[in-house]
Amino acid sequence: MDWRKKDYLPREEIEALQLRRLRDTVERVYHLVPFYRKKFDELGLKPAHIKSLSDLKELPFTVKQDLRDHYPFGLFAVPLSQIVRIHSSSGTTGKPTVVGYTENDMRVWTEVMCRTFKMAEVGPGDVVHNAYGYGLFTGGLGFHYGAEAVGAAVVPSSVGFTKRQLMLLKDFGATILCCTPSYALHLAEVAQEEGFDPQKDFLLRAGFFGAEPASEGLRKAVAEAWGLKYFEAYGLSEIIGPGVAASCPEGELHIFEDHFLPEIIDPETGQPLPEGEEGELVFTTLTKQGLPLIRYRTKDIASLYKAPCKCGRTIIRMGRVVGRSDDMLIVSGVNVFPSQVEHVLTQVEGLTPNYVIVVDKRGVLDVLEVWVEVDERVFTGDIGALENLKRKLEEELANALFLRARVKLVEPKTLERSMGKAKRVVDRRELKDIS
Ligand code: DLL
Repeated sequence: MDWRKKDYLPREEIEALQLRRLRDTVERVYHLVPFYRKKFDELGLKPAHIKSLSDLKELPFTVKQDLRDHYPFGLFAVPLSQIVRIHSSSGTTGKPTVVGYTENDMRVWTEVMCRTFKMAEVGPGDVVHNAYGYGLFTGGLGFHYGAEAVGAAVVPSSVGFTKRQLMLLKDFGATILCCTPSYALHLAEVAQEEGFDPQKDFLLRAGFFGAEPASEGLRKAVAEAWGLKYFEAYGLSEIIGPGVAASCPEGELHIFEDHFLPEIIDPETGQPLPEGEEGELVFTTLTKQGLPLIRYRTKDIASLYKAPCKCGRTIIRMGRVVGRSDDMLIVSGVNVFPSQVEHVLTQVEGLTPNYVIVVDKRGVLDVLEVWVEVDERVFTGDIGALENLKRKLEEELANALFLRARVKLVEPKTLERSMGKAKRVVDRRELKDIS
């Protein structure tokens, strides 16, 4: 079937296809992956028990640690001779997670990236500036092959060398920008420093931003700084890389659910949650050959909606990722997601979305600090104005978080910038526990 039609199938047709593919995947992992066979046997499950999509909940979960425990290729369902690409994502601790793709997996990946680019009607004549990292990270090559497949000219600029990136963006007349949202904002800042007007001196009309969470405020800041339409890309290497979901012109994030079957579960109990409720996003791959995964727990907190979208697409929508269950900070017993903090500070006039959350311990007490860069226009040396801004932000944060946070306003462009995923949290408490 032409991939252009796949986002618009009637729901019954999507679900029938999902069931066929789910049964096939379960059959394959049972016979080809000893890890799954053992898990199924322990539960007394046979592939034939899966008769409807609602039987999905009987299947065991897979977690990142399972991939690490079988490092590097232990969960692959095909011999290495059928693998044509290997990526890996670095973890903060322990071994990286390794993922492998067969030729067919590469076709699927390219297809979902085509469907991603289709959201902005990217095609021949477009110049796609791809500033996601090339290498083991899936962002660079994932976007690269999709851009080529839709017939655009792709500039594989990868990350770093920001001034050179600006030169390429301008001289090659890039129309589409692909990078993390934090880097898109940094590029705009540097463009201004270099004397450019990002809206007038460049031809960017749209961008695909992802790989990290971005609040409404950060998205707006990126769109306004460049004068482009903001599209979101969501994905994770274990499932395929970018191309798991993408936002449409209406701003709704659609999951390519004919390949990746989503569920939302309660992260504490593991029980499936009804449509619309927030919980942990779980995916079962439906067409992957190299590394099929059953009920993979992403740790991303989101929600799902089945009603058709205004854009006409019938595939399921997910709410924005509000945070990761393992990103969640517990400060004096209160749950805090970095995205909540970002939301507050993008609502307050005079601040930029460049910030760091620092959690520390004073004696036995947790202390939460938010360091945020102020806007150049506010940073005039008027101490009174800065004091007022600080007080206002502290008040807003206390209202939103139910917790006192100390605000430190810092000069524009003093916090460290990241080329890839931004590091927003510094938790100094663990270091202190050891010492
Ligand atoms: O970040 C794949 C990717 C590349 C997606 C480029 C989009 C664009 P990983 O390095 O395995 O893969 O990291 C996956 O990043 O579980 C989320 O926590 C986070 N993430 C990815 N996209 C988004 C998004 C790539 N749009 C992890 N919003 C995921 C929020 C995101 N978080």
